[in-house]
Amino acid sequence: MTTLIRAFALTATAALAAGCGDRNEPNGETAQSTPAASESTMAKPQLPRTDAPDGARVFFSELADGAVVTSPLTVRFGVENLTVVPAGDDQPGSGHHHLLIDTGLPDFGLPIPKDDQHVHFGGGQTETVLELAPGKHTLQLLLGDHLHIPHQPPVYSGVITITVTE
Ligand SMILES: [Cu+2]
Repeated sequence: MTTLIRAFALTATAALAAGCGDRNEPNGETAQSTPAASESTMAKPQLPRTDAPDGARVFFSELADGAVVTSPLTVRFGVENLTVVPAGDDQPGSGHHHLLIDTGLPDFGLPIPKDDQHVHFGGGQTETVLELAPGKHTLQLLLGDHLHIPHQPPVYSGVITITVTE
C-alpha cells in the first residue's frame, strides 16, 4: 500500500513538473491502473491440493451418531480406498487423519488448523483416546495430504453428535 501511495505521489509530482497545460498525459492513466491490478492479486491464497483417490472414504468405524459414552473414550477411524501414512509422506493415494471436535469444516485451500478442535494424527494413527467434558459434542473426520491440506475433492466423514455422561 505504501508503495502505491508513493508511486501516485511521484506521478503527481512528475505531472506538475511537466507543466499545468498537459492534463491527458499517459502517466496519469498508468497511475490509475496500478491500484486495480493490485486488487486482483489480493484474492485469498489457495494452495495446490492433492487429488483424492477414487472412492476414498473416511468414517468412524465404531462410534455411532447419537451414542452415549463416558470419557475417556477410544475413537477409531476407518478409511476405504486410501492409505493412511504419517504426515510428510506423499506417496500416491495417501493421507492422514484429523479429528474435528465441536467445530465445522475448515478452509479446504489451506493447511488444516492445529488446535484443540482440529487434532492432527500426523504419526499415521488410526485411533485415539479422547477426554471430553460431560455434555454433547460433535465429531468429524477430515483427511489431509502430506502437507495437512485436504484432498481435491476433500475426504471427510459425516458429523456425529455424541453425549458424554459423567
Ligand atoms: Cu495434519
